[in-house]
Amino acid sequence: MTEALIVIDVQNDFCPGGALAVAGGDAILAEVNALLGSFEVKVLTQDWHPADHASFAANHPGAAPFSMVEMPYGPQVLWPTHCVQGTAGAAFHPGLQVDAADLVIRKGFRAQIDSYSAFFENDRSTPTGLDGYLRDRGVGAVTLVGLATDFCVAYSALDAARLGYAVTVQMSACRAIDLDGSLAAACAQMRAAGVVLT
Ligand code: VGL
Ligand code: ZN
Repeated sequence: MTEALIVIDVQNDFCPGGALAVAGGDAILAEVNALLGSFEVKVLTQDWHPADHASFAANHPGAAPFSMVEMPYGPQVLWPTHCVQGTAGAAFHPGLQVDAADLVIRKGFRAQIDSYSAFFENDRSTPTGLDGYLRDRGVGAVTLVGLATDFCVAYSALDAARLGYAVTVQMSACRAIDLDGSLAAACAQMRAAGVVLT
């Protein structure tokens, strides 16, 4: 069975010094680069928002970053402005071996809907196209690494499991935001869905 590595959002804004920095986000680079050399199919995702994106607290007058709002598709965390299309913050970390990737998939480019998962936007139904790509390449198993464990990695893992892939999350090559217990909740949800956490 063909196995794919999916590297989630290893971008400057999620690394120390970035707009939505994940603690130790850059500490995973050596392991991620090594993994890129050992899978047949290698995909990178890139969070890629327009400046007027609805997930930014700055676009909700009076709302604080990390507060919650209700969107037509459900509850949504309001984030600091991050990964704006074409900015340095949206670029991949300079230490990531981007040239090793077969495919870069951008997500979150529609202003009115966020997209944590590499497979579906946050309505859990609008596809990114990644499922079709992986199926066309005969992929049956995926390993996920990257940022952040409890948001984009977890949402991607849960969707991959729902789509029928065998899913592994290599925790040593992930780092979390951990907002109000979100890491423990995400791990429990992933385990319950049959995702292997290593
Ligand atoms: C992410 C929050 C907002 C992530 C992306 O990559 O986990 N988190 N956008
Ligand atoms: Zn984002």
